[in-house]
Amino acid sequence: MRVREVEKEILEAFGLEKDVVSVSSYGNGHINDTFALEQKTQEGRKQYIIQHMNKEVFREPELLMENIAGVTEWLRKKIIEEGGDPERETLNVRKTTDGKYSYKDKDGEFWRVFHFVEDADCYEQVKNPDDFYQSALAFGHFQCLLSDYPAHTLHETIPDFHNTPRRYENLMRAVEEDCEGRVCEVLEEIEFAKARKDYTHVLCDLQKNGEIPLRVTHNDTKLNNILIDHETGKGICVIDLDTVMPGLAMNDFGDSIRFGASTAAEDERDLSKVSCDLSLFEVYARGFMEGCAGALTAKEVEHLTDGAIMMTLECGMRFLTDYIEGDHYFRIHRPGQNLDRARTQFKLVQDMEQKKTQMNEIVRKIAKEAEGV
Ligand code: ADP
Ligand code: GN1
Ligand code: MG
Repeated sequence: MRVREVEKEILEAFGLEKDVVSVSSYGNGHINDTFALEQKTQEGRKQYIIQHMNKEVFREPELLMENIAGVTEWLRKKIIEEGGDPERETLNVRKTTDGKYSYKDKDGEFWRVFHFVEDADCYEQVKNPDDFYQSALAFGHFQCLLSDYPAHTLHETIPDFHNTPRRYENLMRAVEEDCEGRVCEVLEEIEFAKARKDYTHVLCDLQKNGEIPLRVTHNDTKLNNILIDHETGKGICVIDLDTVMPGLAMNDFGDSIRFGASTAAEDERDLSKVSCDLSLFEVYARGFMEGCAGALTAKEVEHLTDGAIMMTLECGMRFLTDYIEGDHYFRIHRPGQNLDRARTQFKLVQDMEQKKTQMNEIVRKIAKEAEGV
């Protein structure tokens, strides 16, 4: 999919066509095309984030923007109640000049604009464990702020997003169809997934049986979806709200571990560098449980480690499926990148499986400490 240009038509739709200093590609998201716009103002300079929304992934961009508007307005109220700064602690949507949350251009493509959160950074890998801890606090707190959000008003932006058994079926269908002739290259990876078919059901079954609750969750809690404040070092703003939907707390926990507790980049080719760092796992588990402020049930806590393994396995299967199908979903910057991503995820799964007892012990220890024993 080609990256689109931000044409004058788009800037005009949002009333941003004047005094533009620059518009440039921004960030490392795999899904939307993101740009930073810098504008000259009387006070100096102001920035905005402009995004071309991915219509292949999000079939109903207008409904998605209704979700984001609802959630950000809700967060804004709660942040004000807590004495926080709603301009920096939540995303703020800039409406079009005719009052809409997104703009449909002449080609039928959808665009949106957010206020840029200044003086904050987003990281691709953990450099300082405290940043990871702060991100955990913030993602946990995010879940807390949305704990009484009217979940029934949320549109399902991607059906079955974290339905891991369904992701497994999708992989098997892709293997069957083999439309790009790539299956012969990935037989080992397919076997890896097949050996875990039963495991894919574990969390979904617990939820179906009513043993764990559905909550309003973020569903895409990787480290580069949080902004860390330059000055305070706190996780100031949770971004990328496209997949805020009813989901499982363990999946929000797990997706952060998948990405942030890995010792290597998501697309690392040297698999000997890839493992799950238990000290980072501990740092994150502590922050997340603290951020959730005692809201997690004992059953959820018991399955946090499964959340980490499940999200990593699921993500690996999604990357593998996309590779087999010809790289239509996740943006790639080089051939084979989705296969490399799938391989790192499976390597991590294997490593976490070996460390599962230790991971569970860490979680139990933190939960005990939190009970004030
Ligand atoms: P994607 O869905 O493609 O991952 P994101 O919404 O996560 O897109 O945005 C991509 C990147 O743009 C983020 O990782 C972050 O670096 C940056 N970004 C997004 N929104 C903002 C914002 N409001 N202020 C500052 N940076 C932002
Ligand atoms: C995508 O949008 P981004 O880059 O934050 C994906 C996540 C994956 C992640 C893997 C909507 O996240 O589900 O876990 O890539 N988002 C969507 O890095 O599919
Ligand atoms: Mg993102």
